[in-house]
Parts: sequence; C-alpha cells; structure tokens
Amino acid sequence: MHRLIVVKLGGSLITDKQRPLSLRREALASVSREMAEICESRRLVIVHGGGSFGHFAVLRAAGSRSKLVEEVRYWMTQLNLEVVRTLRERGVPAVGLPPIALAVLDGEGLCRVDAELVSWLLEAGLVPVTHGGLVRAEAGGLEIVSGDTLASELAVRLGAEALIYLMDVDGVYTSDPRAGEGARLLKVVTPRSLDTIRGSSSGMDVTGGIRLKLMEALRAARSGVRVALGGVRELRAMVEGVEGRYTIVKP
Ligand code: ATP
Ligand code: IP8
Repeated sequence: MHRLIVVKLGGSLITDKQRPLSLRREALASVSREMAEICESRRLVIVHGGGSFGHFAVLRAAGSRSKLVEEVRYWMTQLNLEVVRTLRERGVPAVGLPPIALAVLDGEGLCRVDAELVSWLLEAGLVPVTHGGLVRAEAGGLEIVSGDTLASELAVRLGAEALIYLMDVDGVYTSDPRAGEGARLLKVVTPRSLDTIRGSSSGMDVTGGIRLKLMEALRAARSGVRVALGGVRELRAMVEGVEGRYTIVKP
C-alpha cells in the first residue's frame, strides 16, 4: 500500500477568518495544486477547518442547539463543496465526507472515526475530504468536533506516515505572529514547551485555536505519527520530512 498523508487545511488558510463567509479562492486553488502533486506519490486524506464559515455559523446560532445544527451543517456543506470542487478542478479525485457520517464522540467524549469507511475510499483510489463540524455523541445529540481532532484521530487510526497542519503562517511561534513583533518561529514543539506558547487564533474561532491544534498534534506524535505544522510553501518539505522553515512536534 502507498504511504498515507493526512493534511488538515486550516480555515485560516482557505478563508479569511476576520470576515464571515469569505473564501480565499487563490489560496484554495494553489493548495489544491499541491494536493494533486502529493497524490502522485502518496495516498491522501484531507480534513478542512471551519474558518469563517463554521466558526461564523456557530456564532450565528447564538446558543440555540437547533439553530447550531442547522447553520453549521448548511455552511460547512457549502465550504466542503467549494473545497471538493476546487480539488477536482486540479485533478484530485476528491470525495466529500461529512463528519456526521464519519465520527462519533464516545462515552468519555473521545472522537472515534470510522476508519474502515475511509480505508475503503482510499482503496478505491479516492481522496476523502472531511471537515470540522457536527458529529453524533453516544451520550445523545450532536456536538462540534474540530478538524484538528478529526485529522489527528484519522492519522493515528490509519497509521499515516505524516500528519500536516497547513496554516496561513509558517508554523508555531512563541506568540501570535500577527499580533506584533517579537514572535519567533519554533522548529520543534514538545510537551515541555507547550505552556510557553502564547496566542489563540487568527479571528473568529470556537474550537480552541492554536492550543487545541498542538494538543491534537502531540497526541498523534505520541502514537508514532510524524507531525508538522506550517505554510503551503514548505508543504513538500513537510511531506518528505526534510529540513525546512516549519514546526515539527515531538512527543
Ligand atoms: P480553523 O480552526 O478554522 O481550521 P486554522 O486551523 O487554520 O483555522 P487557527 O485555529 O485560526 O487555524 O490558528 C492559526 C492562526 O493562529 C494563525 O493565523 C495565527 O495568526 C494564529 N496564532 C495565534 N497564536 C499563534 C502562535 N503562537 N503560533 C502560530 N500561530 C498563532
Ligand atoms: O475549524 C470546527 O473545525 P475547526 C468547525 O477545524 C466548526 O476547528 C466550528 C464548525
């Protein structure tokens, strides 16, 4: 079997998280070209974030559970369709896969994915494209799960060669690189350095921003997956695991 890469396309990369419902079409097109290139040598699973669609939809629901389901399903489906369409235009055999059909939250609140379904799609030569959003909870009802969590769970369950978190910045910094001067790019993040990292997200965000991403990255790294976080420019280096300007996560 070909080696497998799981890529989380950050909502900060494919949308403008400062402005509701704003797609970054050029960024999405250029990342889709890179995805097509990865497909030439690897199997690929893509998870995208909510960006200014998902996080906006949650805010728009203003605390109503039924509105939350309605708004999040609608806007995340729209975003997923845009992502899948752009990938297909670049030659990637992308198949949208809503998280509600893929994952459940177990009794302990842990996210469990249907790895068999994803394996079947991969065997068929397809590229599953799921996203952060609503999943069923065993305790009842539907809950929001971040694409960061789905990506790490998929990478662990499918035994991925690498898990790559693509963002609109070059990796993890000592503090938010957009918030002012002085932020330094970290080459390596370990559990020990986690508490020294400052910052949250690039705009509207309800799932935990950079902190959740690092917790999920560490969880996958502990299971033996190679984990990198960075920008599109260094994607190939991250796929091959060679030196570059990005962050790696070590258990
Ligand atoms: P989504 O959750 O919508 O998929 P995402 O995964 O791309 O979005 P965010 O959760 O918004 O990403 O996190 C990335 C953003 O976090 C960057 O745009 C950056 O400005 C901001 N940020 C805050 N603190 C840091 C930090 N210490 N290092 C790197 N980025 C940081
Ligand atoms: O942006 C959350 O997924 P994330 C999706 O990957 C939402 O954290 C808020 C619907």
